Amino acid sequence: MTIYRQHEIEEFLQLYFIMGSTNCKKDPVYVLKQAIEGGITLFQFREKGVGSLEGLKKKKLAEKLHRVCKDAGIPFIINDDVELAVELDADGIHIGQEDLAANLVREKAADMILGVSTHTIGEAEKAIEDGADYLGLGPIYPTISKDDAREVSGLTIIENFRKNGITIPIVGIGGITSANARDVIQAGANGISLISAIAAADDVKKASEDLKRAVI
Ligand code: 3NM
Repeated sequence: MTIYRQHEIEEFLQLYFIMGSTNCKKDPVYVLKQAIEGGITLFQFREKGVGSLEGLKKKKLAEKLHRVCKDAGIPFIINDDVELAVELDADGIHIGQEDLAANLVREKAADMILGVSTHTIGEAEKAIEDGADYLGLGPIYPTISKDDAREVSGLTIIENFRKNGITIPIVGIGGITSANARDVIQAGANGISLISAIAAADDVKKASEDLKRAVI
């Protein structure tokens, strides 16, 4: 695990790719390598949903993807599974409101990058108090990648958080594509996080390049 400072985390959040085996049309290792070539800045392993890997198979895939990230100097974040993040010495962990409480995760993963999905100013303030390094806000636009996604929030959630004095790094999530990515940044986010616009693309490298151009 590498320990990162806030300004480094802000930079890494710019083009934040999230993926698990069920999101990919091709081999996940190949997809991740192509996405890195295309310019992603951060990766989250999110193995969830129908048909997702469990146990040893999940761990083996996580190890392979971690290796790819290490070789490329891209931080490797694990969704939800704190035990796996600690075991693999991942760079970070991302949790939602339904997962283990952020303060407990912070205890178990003291120096890791900690991301928390939040939907209200109250949740954000709590997450910050608990030691979050960045917040995920969404779904900004309709998404097909999360079965239990909440109601679409639109860009106003990002604007509202900023107006209410939430200054820590924010990424938008949900239905983000190269066509709307710039709007998310202009609303006040440090970066965009996404699954399908990259994982389900026919040309993963080109899709990543297009997204990168939209956010820089
Ligand atoms: N979390 P896509 S939306 C993982 O609203 C996730 O917190 C969300 O996938 C939230 O880029 C989402 O394909 C899915 O829309 C994002």
